[in-house]
Amino acid sequence: MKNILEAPFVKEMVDVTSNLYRLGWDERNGGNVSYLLEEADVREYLDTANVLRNIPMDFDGSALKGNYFIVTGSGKYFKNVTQDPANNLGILRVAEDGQSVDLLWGYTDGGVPTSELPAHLMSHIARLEVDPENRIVMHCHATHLLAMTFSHEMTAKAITRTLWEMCTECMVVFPEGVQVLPWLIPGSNEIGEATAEKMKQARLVLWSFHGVYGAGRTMDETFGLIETAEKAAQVYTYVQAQGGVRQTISDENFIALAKQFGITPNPVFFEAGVPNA
Ligand code: 2HA
Ligand code: ZN
Repeated sequence: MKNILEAPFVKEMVDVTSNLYRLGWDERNGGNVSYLLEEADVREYLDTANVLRNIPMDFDGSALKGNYFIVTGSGKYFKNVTQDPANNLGILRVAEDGQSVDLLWGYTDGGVPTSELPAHLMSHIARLEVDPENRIVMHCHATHLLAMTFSHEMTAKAITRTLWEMCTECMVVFPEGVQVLPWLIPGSNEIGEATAEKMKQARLVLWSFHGVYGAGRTMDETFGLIETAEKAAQVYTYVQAQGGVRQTISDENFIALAKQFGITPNPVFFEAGVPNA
């Protein structure tokens, strides 16, 4: 059996959590990441018949039963993942009953998966319906995106248009746009269900006064998605500080961009739909 600390998926979790920490998006125990793994990959490092503990959940995860995930731990600090991956991360399999998870590795101090497990697993279910290759769900407190939820009109259209306009490449990176949620209780099944519903339409969901959820096929894609939206939010913050928008990217520019990159932006974010979309 190979050393689990050398597993590419463990290294990716260590790298992404330390990047999220260093960017200031996951203070204290903020943020959580889950990564859907292939059983064959897990078996190179772990005896999958050796269940360390069974951890109950109070929502139905049957749609994912038998699936393996590596997930950040509840109450754990992203700051500390590098120095002790085995305590801050866990590898689990959704149990046959769909109401609990079997822990195979990690959470060495007796810990449990992130308090946001409902939002993570429900989002995985939703994303897998629209993209069978989706593997990552990532939550963080990206500073400028979070700030915008206080100052900007909070509709998917208004937020998407502003973010698209703040960096030319935004529309190419998230052509489906950004969805938004009102304030809801973190860790609840309600916020999990609401996030998953929005995840059917987009890989980015903003949580009012809290942060952002991103989803994608790879760690790089998902981190890059959040990073790109956050950069646009930062530019927006500077633009507002400089006195506001005087000129911006037009619909015509966006249409030319879509043609150049062969993408179809979500037509609901245009006044008159997107010609040739
Ligand atoms: O896990 O960020 O939303 C800490 C959080 C909860
Ligand atoms: Zn949070």
